[in-house]
Amino acid sequence: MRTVEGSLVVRDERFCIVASRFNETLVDRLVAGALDVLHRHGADDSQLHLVRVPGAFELPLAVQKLAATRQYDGIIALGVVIRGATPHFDYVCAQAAAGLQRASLEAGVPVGFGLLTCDTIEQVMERAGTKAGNKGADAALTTIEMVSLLRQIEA
Ligand code: INI
Repeated sequence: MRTVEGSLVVRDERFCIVASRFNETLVDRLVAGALDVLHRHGADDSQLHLVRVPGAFELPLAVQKLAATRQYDGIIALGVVIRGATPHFDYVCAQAAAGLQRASLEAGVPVGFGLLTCDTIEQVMERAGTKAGNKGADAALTTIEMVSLLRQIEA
């Protein structure tokens, strides 16, 4: 049986990180985690772009437009949404998640989902470089693997 799976080695592929400015100090921890993984797996800065959007709700449109340029093999979407006193959180999270999935499927470009949707800042901190790892790093690693997998499927 032949197994096809992505590798975790970056060669000449180009990646774009799209990060929201809302909760910026927390999002920057995810950006740092994603960059660390991309560098450790072989990317240099000439293969990487960083695009900033205002909030998580704006991530899908930016990702859709960036994917349509065909400049990037993979896109990593990063953001932090923290629940407040109103249902706003639910709308932002649901639309951001659905929009990112749609943008990825429409363009056929892997989009790493590094959007934290948490009830508290403590939950975010745990997932942004402390005891529960770094979800920005996880999203970057998944994107590297999916880019490699698509290359093999399309070859
Ligand atoms: N955007 C976030 O990225 N995180 C949040 O926690 C958040 N909260 O809580 O409101 C948030 N809201 C802004 C939203 O993403 C849009 O930028 C805004 O509604 C304008 O379209």
